[in-house]
Amino acid sequence: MAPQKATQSPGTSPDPLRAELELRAARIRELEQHAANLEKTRAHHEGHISNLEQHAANLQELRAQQERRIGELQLHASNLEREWARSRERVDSLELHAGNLALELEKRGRRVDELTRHAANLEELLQVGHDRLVPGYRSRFGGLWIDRNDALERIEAKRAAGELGAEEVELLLRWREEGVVVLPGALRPADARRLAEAVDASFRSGRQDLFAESFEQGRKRVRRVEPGDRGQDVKLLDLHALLDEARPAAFAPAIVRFLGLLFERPPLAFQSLFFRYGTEQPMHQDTAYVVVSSPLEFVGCWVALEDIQPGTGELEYYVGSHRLDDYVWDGRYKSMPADHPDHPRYLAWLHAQAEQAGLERRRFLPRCGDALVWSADIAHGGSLRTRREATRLSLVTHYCPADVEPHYFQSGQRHSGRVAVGSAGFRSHPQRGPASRLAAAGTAPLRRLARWLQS
Ligand SMILES: O=C(O)CCC(=O)C(=O)O
Repeated sequence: MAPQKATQSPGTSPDPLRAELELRAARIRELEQHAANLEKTRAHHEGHISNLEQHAANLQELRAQQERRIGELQLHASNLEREWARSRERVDSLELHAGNLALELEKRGRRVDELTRHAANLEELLQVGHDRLVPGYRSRFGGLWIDRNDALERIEAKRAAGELGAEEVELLLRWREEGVVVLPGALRPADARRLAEAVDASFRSGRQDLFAESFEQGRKRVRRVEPGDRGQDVKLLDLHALLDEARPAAFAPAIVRFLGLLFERPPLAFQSLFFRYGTEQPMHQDTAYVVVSSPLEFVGCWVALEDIQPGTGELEYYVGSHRLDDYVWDGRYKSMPADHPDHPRYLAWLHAQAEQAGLERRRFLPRCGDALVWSADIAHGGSLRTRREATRLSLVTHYCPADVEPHYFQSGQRHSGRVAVGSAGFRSHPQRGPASRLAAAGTAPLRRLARWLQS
C-alpha cells in the first residue's frame, strides 16, 4: 500500500519548524505502519509459500506411490499372461491325451466284444460236449429229473419199484406232456376264507411288516401295505412267510406231496404273491424273471381262494409250452438281464412260438381251494378282465428244491434263510424296508441299528 503524504493546512501552526517536525513524525508513523503492514503481508506470503511447498511434496509422494503400483500391476499382468499361456499348453496336451485314450478305449471295447462272443461260443461248444456225455436235458440250462430225456424210463422204473402209485404216474406223465397239473381241492375252503379274511384285516390295519408291489406311472414300486390298498391292483408279497394264515395254502399236503415227486427233495417256498384282482399280465415264462441257482429247477403254484368267475382275468397258459426252445438272453442267459430292451421282442416271440407249435391256450377256472402247479418254463399270464369290479382271490407261490438257492441268497440282500415248516419243507423270503437297507450298508453301528429296528 502506498504511504500517504502528510499534509499541513496553512495557518494551523504558528511555528513552521515545529510544524515540520510534526509532519515528519506523522510521516515516520505512516512509514512504520506501512512497514508493519508489509511485514504482515510478507509473513502471510511465506505461510502460503510453505503450504504450497507442502502440497507439492504431497503430490510428489502420491505420484511416486502410483508409479510403484503401476509397476506392480504390470508385473502381475505379465505373470498372468505367462501362466495363461502355460495352462493353454496343458489343456491342449490333455485334450490330445483324452483323444488318444478314447481311441484306445474304443479299440479295447471292440476286443472285449470279440472276446465275449468268443467266450459265448466256447460255452456253447462246452455245453454241446456236456450234453453228449450225460443223459441230456431239453434245455442247455438243465432242469429237474423229469425234464431229462430219460424221464419216461425213470417214471416206469419208479412205478415198477413201487415208489409211485397209478395216480402219481398219471400226474407225472401229464406234467411231462403239458407242463402243468391241477390238484383239485388242495386247500380246504375254510382255510382259503381264513387267509382272505386275514389279508382283509391287514389291508385295514396297514400292517407295517407287509409289503405290496404296485405299478405307479408305469414303474414298479414295492412299499408297505396301506389301508387304501384293499380296492387297488396291488400284489402282497411273501405272505407264505409273513402271515400264519397263508401257511396252509403254501404248504397244503397235496401240493407238498406233488412237489416231493417233482423235486425228489424237500421244497423251499421262496416267494409268494397274493392277488385280489386279475393281473392281466402278458404271457411270460417265470424263468425270465425268477432267478434261482439252477435256472429251471423251480415251479409256480396258483391256489384259488374263492370260486373263480369267467371275466375276472383268470389265469391262462399255453399247454406244453415248457418244451419250446429256450429264449436265450444275450446269447447266454436264461433270465432277462435288468431292463433289457428285447423284452417286448421276447413276449412276441413266445406267442409266435406257441402258435407255430399249435399249442392250446387254456384258461383255469378253479373252485375255491383248487391248485394249479406249473413248470418254470410254462408260458402263462392273466387274461383280460371284462368284469373289473369282480375279485379273483389267489395266492401264487414259487418253490425250488431246498438245496437250490433263490437269487436273493446270493445277491447280498438280507433274507430270512431257510426256515423249517414242520416236516413239509422250508420257507424263506427277502427282508425289505429301511432296516434291511441299513443292514446291507455294512458298518457295525448300522447293522446294530438294523437288528434293533427288525426286532
Ligand atoms: O395270476 C396271474 O394272473 C398271473 C400270475 C403270474 O403270472 C405269476 O405269478 O407268475
